[in-house]
Amino acid sequence: MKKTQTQVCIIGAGPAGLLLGHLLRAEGVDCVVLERRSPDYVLSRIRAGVLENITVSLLERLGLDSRMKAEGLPHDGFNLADGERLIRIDIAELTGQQVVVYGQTEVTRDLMDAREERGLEVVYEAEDVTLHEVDGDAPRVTYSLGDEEHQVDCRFVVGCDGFHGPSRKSVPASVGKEYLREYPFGWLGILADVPPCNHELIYANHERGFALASMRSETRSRYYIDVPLTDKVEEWPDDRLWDELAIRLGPEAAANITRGPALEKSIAPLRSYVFAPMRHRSLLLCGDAAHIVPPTGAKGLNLAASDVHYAADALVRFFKAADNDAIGGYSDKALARVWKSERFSWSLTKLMHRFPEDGPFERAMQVAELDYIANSRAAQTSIAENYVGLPV
Ligand code: FAS
Ligand code: PHB
Repeated sequence: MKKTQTQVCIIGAGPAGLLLGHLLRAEGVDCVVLERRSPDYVLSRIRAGVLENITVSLLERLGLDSRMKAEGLPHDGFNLADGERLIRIDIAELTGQQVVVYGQTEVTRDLMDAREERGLEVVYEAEDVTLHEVDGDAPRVTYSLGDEEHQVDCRFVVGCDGFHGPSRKSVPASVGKEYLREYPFGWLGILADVPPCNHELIYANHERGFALASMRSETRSRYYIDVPLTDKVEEWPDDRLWDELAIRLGPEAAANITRGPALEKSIAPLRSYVFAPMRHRSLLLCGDAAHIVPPTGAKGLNLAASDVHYAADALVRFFKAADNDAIGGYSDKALARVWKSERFSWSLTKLMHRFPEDGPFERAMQVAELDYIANSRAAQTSIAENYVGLPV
């Protein structure tokens, strides 16, 4: 067993784990990141596309924002399509802020590429990562690399290992509480090297279902439709999906859709999930390890960023200023923002999707709410300030 000592052991090298690792290294806090998969595998997962200010500002603070600034697309607004019209939410005019369209894959790549120069140790293909004694002040994490066993002795473990990782499961059942809402549909997404059909995102609620027109650049598009959970990707050849997108996005957008072969096509289930508390003794949880939102509000990646912002601040105060209070306050602080993002993501999902159990009254409520939004600056401001991200 090869033993190493550090101050913080981070589980997971997705955006949360890498952001946290870089922030701690930048402040002189020793850490190591343990990742189950290979770098290529992590980069192959196509996930989020819209960055809130908190994510942009963390990359700026780390000096890792140059490619995002060069290739990212600042957006001043987005659109809700109700089958009759496009309702534009002018986030810049209503909030004075923008969002940046820049894929999570690119954020992760930028963080990965900087690990050597920044001295961030990331162990890829670490298997059987297991947390021990997180109840005490001297937790340890064991893992195997090839046929060698390793142990990391540390003061804190931060679980950035996503929804299916081991960290959350290390919190005693008597301590943790779960909140879950599963949705009766998934999102079928397609990534294609074709120009976007619109210069801003369009979220559509059509009688046949939900659609989203998004993008990664001026030449790469990302689209989604909601599908029954029983559907398989194989049942959606490209042409069928392009036909369905053209119908659901409406004739104006459809006229501008450029079709092309899928670079990636997958179905993701939708759920709202929160695990509390987000800290148990020497274990902190960040990102999808602690919460999941339906991607409708573009919050998942950005919530991971705000968790990491709070966790990094608390850990630096602990190690550099012997301040235990910030660690003690981490969970409450992170959850306060998590719950507000959960609410927004749930409400926008409810507004923009057709639920199988809904009847004429529920549909009438969607129509009324969209009409109210179309004609109310107050309603649009509320949506806009949630979309750009509530204050951290
Ligand atoms: P991640 O899941 O990204 O990273 C966790 C890391 O931990 C992974 O690299 C994993 O390999 C590693 N890990 C897991 N178990 C481990 C173990 N035992 N040992 C070591 N490492 C382990 N959000 C949006 O805002 N918009 C979207 O459109 C969107 N689409 C999504 C589509 C899908 C299919 C999914 C699953 C999520 C989507 N999300 C979206 C949310 C997503 O972007 C997450 O919020 C984001 O990846 C959170 O980042 P992390 O918390 O770092 O978790
Ligand atoms: C994406 O581009 O992948 C994307 C954008 C906005 C969302 C969800 C996904 O709300």
